[in-house]
Amino acid sequence: MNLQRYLQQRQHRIERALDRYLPTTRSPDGLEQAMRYGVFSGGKRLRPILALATCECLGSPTTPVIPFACAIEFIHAYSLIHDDLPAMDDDVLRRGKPTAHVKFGEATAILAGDALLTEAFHVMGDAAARADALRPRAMQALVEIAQAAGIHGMVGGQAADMAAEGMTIDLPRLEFIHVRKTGALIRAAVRTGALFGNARPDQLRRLTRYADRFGLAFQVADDIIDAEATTDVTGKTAGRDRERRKAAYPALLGLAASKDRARDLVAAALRELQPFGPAAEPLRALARHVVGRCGDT
Ligand code: GRG
Repeated sequence: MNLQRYLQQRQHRIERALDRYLPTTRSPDGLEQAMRYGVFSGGKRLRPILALATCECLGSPTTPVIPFACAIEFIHAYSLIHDDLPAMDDDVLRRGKPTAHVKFGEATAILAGDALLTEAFHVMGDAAARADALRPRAMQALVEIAQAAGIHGMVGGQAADMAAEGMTIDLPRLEFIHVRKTGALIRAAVRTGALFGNARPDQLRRLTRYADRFGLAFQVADDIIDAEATTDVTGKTAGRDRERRKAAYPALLGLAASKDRARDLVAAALRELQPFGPAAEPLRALARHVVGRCGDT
């Protein structure tokens, strides 16, 4: 399949919807501009595309997924704005551009993140209220996305990651962090697509395992890129993990073993898709693409 064309078409669809959900006003405090900047400064839309591709692989219509896919992207955008703040990762570059707090000031960046997170739940609540026959699935997706974003998911993982800075941790602890910080939202995206796709229990279990392996592979690849690539390539300040003595796979396993780990995880993710046949081709291509980003894996 032509992954590039597939990604472009889905990105376009998601971006039109994101645009509709965001405020169009421009108040003097800059809050709306900062929200738009966080959402529209070059993200790949990986999580919403995963939600759509999962629903498609089950042969179901994807329109009901759109508000939930956009909500996940709002949560992702908020997390990156807050992650870059001086109190957290303290970075000045994201996607090759100044981070939101550099451009709009720290207070406005914090508020833009808060507003995006809140807006995510507004969009999902509104969609669930109108969902008629799909309401139980919409409510389940909303609850799962909330869990993935919060203390048992992304926020909890971020806290654990920050607590581990400068410390020597073992592989189970590193994976505990990554499963929550990065993996939980990826899992929620895939499960959202599966729920709206009316997946049978066995299909939901397989797709969840695909998501978990994908999420971990994504993080291992991200750690490898941070260790190997230049700022030009990453669009972020390169080598931040090592500089801040952050928990990362290359520091723990070495580069070669990290690449093996990413490859093994992708192979395991692909095995879960076997019963879905050609309809799962976009999910396969996405998994290969994610580790393909870090060179020779
Ligand atoms: C601040 C609550 C809070 C959480 C932050 C996700 C996260 C938690 C921090 C990001 C740190 C980081 C660089 C993690 C590596 C994996 C990751 C999430 C990369 C960015 O995701 P992409 O590549 O981003 O999907 P784009 O730019 O495409 O949107």
